[in-house]
Amino acid sequence: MISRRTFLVAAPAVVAASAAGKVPPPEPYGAIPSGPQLAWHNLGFTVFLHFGVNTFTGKEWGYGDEDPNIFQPARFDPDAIAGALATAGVGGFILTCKHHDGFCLWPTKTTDHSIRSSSWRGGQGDVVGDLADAARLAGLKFGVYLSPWDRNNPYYGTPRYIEIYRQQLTELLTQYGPIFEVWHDGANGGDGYYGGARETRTIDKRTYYDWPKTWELVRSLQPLAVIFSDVGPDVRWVGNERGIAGDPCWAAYDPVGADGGPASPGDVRERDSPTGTRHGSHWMPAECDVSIRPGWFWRESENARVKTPAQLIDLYYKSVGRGANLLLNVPPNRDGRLQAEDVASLQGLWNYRRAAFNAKADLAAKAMVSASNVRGKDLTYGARNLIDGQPSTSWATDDRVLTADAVFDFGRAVTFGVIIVREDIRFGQRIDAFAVDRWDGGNWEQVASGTSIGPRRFLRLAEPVTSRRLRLRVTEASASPVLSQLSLFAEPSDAVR
Ligand code: FUL
Repeated sequence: MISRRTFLVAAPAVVAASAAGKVPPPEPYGAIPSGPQLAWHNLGFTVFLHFGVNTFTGKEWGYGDEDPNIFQPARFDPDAIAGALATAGVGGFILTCKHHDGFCLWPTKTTDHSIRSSSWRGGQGDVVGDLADAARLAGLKFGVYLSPWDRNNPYYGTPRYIEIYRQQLTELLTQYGPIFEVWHDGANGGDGYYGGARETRTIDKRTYYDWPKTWELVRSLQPLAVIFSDVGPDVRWVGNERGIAGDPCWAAYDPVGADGGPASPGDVRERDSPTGTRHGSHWMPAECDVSIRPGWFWRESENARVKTPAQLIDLYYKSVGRGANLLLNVPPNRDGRLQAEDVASLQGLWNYRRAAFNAKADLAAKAMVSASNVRGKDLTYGARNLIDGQPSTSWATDDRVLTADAVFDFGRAVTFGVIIVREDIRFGQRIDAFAVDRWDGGNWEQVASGTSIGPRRFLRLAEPVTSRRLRLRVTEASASPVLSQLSLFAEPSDAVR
């Protein structure tokens, strides 16, 4: 029998053993994120700025024959743009440095179809540089979109254009400081001005761009940037422009071409993209690009058709809440500023997020937590880690234990409308399905369930639920679960659906 005295003496030794990490962490499962991908996951919500000659012509896809002089954003205010985004809880933004029309928003040496040929600021302007500086000043990450399709360039369709494209990328990736994301659009080839030829040029999407070589260039110039395209290699297109991730939305993805053959940007079997590939071999999480307006570029006529805060909140749940990132397009207007209507909606989303997901309002934070299994019975992996607010600590089970549950006792009835769970994705995406139950005084009653979790899963309940206790059940997993967070929030009472 162990005396009370022996126990008191022995107890710290147990804690010391676990602190020293005697029980090894689980082996990562399947594909895992790189450092830049982890940083990208943490951003969650980012913004797209579609800006260029189309802003002045009202077109979505400029033909490439625009007079550069039409680019006249008379009241361009990069700090106001970045400031408004920072105030709205945005992590970073990506600028269309060149859209399909080929007009470059920086003084490139590769073509005259640029800001240098506009009388704006006497041909001395640099929208890319100004926005990159403003981003840094506002504490935001800065990313670049460079359209592979160029409807202005006379060499489009020939090998020479690929050199020009890479030269443009090199300028963008060497002159404007750290870049967090490089965005390669899949829209490719077709009719255009092409230096006056005014014809249709089609390219072989699989071979023309030699993407692996271009990605190598990006890696060498900006090793911390993630590369986006329909097929990654770091971040994948979600397969629609409505801003909605799949349910489930797996972070891994093995892209297949539209005809079942090899995939390339612009040639991907789009129905797979929202969901990804369970057990896929590449960590390639989804990014949901969607515009706050009907079009990608600003138009006066669409000022009254800006998505409402309620619509943005819904999109936020269906993208960020499913473990993807949201890339919301908020296009500057002809003044070179964000439109007041757009800023108001963005702010509405932020007000909701601040009120709803405020860590101080986490109703689970003070619960007593117990679990059906804890890895090696070691407190390092205890279920309390789910509510300690630390992303780097997790509840983990023994290797052979694939289904398990954690029970939270609040000591009083709490009412919540949103459940947030996160896996520690450094160990891969391990959980296939989970459920959440409330205690009705005599029995457990299921109130929610889900499949993929990954970096985060938000469950927005149809009705608020009240309970003194809650049970999180991992019902299916491919490897022992490693969960870093469970939070419960009440939706703000004024939230509109
Ligand atoms: C598409 C483009 O064609 C649209 O104009 C827009 O830039 C969108 C983000 O990607 O492929």
